[in-house]
Amino acid sequence: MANERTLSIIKPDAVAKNVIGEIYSRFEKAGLKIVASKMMHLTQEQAEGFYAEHKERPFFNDLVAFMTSGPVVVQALEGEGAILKNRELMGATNPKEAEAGTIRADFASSIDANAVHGSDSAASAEREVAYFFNDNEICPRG
Ligand code: RTP
Ligand code: MG
Repeated sequence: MANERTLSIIKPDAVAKNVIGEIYSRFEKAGLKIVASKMMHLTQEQAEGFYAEHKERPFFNDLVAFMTSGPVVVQALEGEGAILKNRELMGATNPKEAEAGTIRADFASSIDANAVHGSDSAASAEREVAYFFNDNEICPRG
């Protein structure tokens, strides 16, 4: 499997629950390296632009309101098959359907407040990493 980069966000609910370190630990234990990281409070424009693909969906306004409700931590993860590996660590979008031991099963409260975001394809990973990080903010770890 190829060495990949993917974009991960620890959402406002998980930051509020004080589990940033526990989530980082799961990435590291799975062999994913954090190659860029920052805490930020997204503006409405940043959240709308990030989730532009969901613009027409009924949950779009709630999603943007939630993502701007408090600080998030944004990171680029690097490793073998990082995109799928991160999605597996996250679990299903709805925590009620997420497999035991996944981040969402353990830390998410609802389909809206679901703890983490992860890129879902190579194309979205490329767009999403570039959405938050300049090249000089990413530290490849080989
Ligand atoms: P994410 O993009 O945040 O990693 O989540 P995902 O791929 O698992 O889910 P996606 O379909 O991309 O949806 C983005 C976020 O929108 C919220 N959502 N709400 N009420 C609903 O039916 C619904 N569906 C999606 C979730 O918070 C989801 O993470
Ligand atoms: Mg998604």
